[in-house]
Amino acid sequence: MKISKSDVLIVVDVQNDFCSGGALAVPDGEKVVPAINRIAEKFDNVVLTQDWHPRHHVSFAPNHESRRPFEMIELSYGPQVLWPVHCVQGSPGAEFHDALQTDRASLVVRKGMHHDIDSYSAFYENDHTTPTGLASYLRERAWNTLFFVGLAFDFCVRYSAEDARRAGFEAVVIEEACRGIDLDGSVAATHVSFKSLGIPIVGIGAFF
Ligand code: VGL
Ligand code: ZN
Repeated sequence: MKISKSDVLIVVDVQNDFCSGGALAVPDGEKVVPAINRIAEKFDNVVLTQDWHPRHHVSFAPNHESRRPFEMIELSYGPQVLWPVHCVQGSPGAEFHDALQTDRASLVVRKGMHHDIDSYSAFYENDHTTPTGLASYLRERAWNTLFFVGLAFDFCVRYSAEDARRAGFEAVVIEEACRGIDLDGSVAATHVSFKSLGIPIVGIGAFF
């Protein structure tokens, strides 16, 4: 595959809390790091996302009386999974994984900063209306094909790729450089959704 100047690699949430030993560890989360570093070298354009919650965030189970992590609740904008406390602004768990090469990223999009709305997608918060500004940034730079890698495949990578597609970008997911949480069949649901939206999955081998 030939990577062009209008392609961008979007590295989703490769943060300590999503890696082994972290508060919301995705199985084998840290294993994406070497692959992402190698792929990123091929791209002129790299954007990082960083889950970045206030301590009193609505998605944290301990902020709701007698609720447990991974339960669902209904919020004003719809159903929401309750998560363990993770990626708290300024905490070590919110830092990028030590081995992730971040120098060549032109932008870090922080998300989930509003205490009353979660944000899986790098484009819109979970109310599907509050934008992060990423779409405008990408359009202004005329980067129109977005390659997604990172954590978690079935949450933040999924919702980011879907919103990218709906916003008119080409979206491609490199699943081998992602890992999933797999809550109630969410990995299978992600594959179904990608098929119906025209989001292809490509192997790492395509880049070398
Ligand atoms: C994520 C759950 C909660 C993710 C972030 O990065 O996929 N998942 N916050
Ligand atoms: Zn989060």
